[in-house]
Amino acid sequence: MLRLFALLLLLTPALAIAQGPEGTGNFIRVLNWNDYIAPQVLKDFEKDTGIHVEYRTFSTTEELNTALTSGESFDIAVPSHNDLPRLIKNGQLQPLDFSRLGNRTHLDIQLLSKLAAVDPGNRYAVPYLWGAVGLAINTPQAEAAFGGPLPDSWSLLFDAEQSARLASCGISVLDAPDETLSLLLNYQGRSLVRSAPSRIERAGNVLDGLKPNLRYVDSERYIEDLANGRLCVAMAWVGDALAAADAGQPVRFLVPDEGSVLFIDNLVIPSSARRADLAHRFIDYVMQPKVAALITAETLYPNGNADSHEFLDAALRDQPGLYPDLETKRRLHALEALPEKHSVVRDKLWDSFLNGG
Ligand code: SPD
Repeated sequence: MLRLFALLLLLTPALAIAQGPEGTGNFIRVLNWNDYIAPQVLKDFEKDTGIHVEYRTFSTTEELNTALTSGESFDIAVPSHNDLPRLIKNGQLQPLDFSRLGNRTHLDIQLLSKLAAVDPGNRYAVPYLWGAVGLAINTPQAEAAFGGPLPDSWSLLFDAEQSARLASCGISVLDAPDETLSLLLNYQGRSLVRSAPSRIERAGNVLDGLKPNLRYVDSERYIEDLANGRLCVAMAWVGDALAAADAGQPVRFLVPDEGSVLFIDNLVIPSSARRADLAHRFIDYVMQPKVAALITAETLYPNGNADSHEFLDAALRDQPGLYPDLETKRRLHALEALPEKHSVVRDKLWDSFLNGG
């Protein structure tokens, strides 16, 4: 009996770790993009439900993929729509139980139907935040370096002569190969998914040629640098650019004349989840219109909740750039999922772009 007691004592710390900080098992592990939640929402969720959230962030799709294949368990992750077909095909996601998601009725039907193209029946993913990729431009700084008014064009980044003129005030591109290659090929009058691998490789050479003009390739550092006036032109996800304007910098976000791409980021339950029951509660909580509005107000990304609009301040709702107007929407298309043979070429050239060979 004494021996059994001693064994139980020995096992207790291991059990406590396996069952979460409070030793109750009542916790979930959430893996989200950086700067992509209102911290208040996490606090309120914990207070209202008694479920503790262990929250981790990533800033590239590659980091997300590494985490999802690491053997660690996550109850919630936030992949973009164009990665869903691969995650579903590889059995990396659990189907959602709609009976536990009463707040699904608030979701934007148009977004759901767009998503159905990559997640038939919307079985695996709930749209969370979405938006456009564009240029974040600190106009006074950029015009001074450029030597005059700027074109509303991706040429600011992709034309080597133009980007060289801007290099002194700081330019950057996202560490996001699908976005960057889609935009570059679109600028060249092509389409990433319909290009031959050799054409994509040539686009990689163009990127390599631009590298000396770039301060860096990064998807997180640029947020603070734009907000502090240390970058004048950046390829940006909309909310990150609007955050710089919010911080008082003369930064505008624009979708260039050639058009751009849209992403839809989604709440999913990875197959590694230990507490799919609690993960459903988290998703349902976030789908409350008021909560979705709070997240948009904090992150400056449009959300996937049609009923949240009435909870957004009018100033925010009508802020140019946040919800694209009709004319801008016409120039935006959703990122397309890459066929396998393209992904191999993409990964190879992106590695060489980042690491120089
Ligand atoms: N600050 C992080 C913003 C994340 C935006 N979504 C990224 C989509 C990648 N395809």
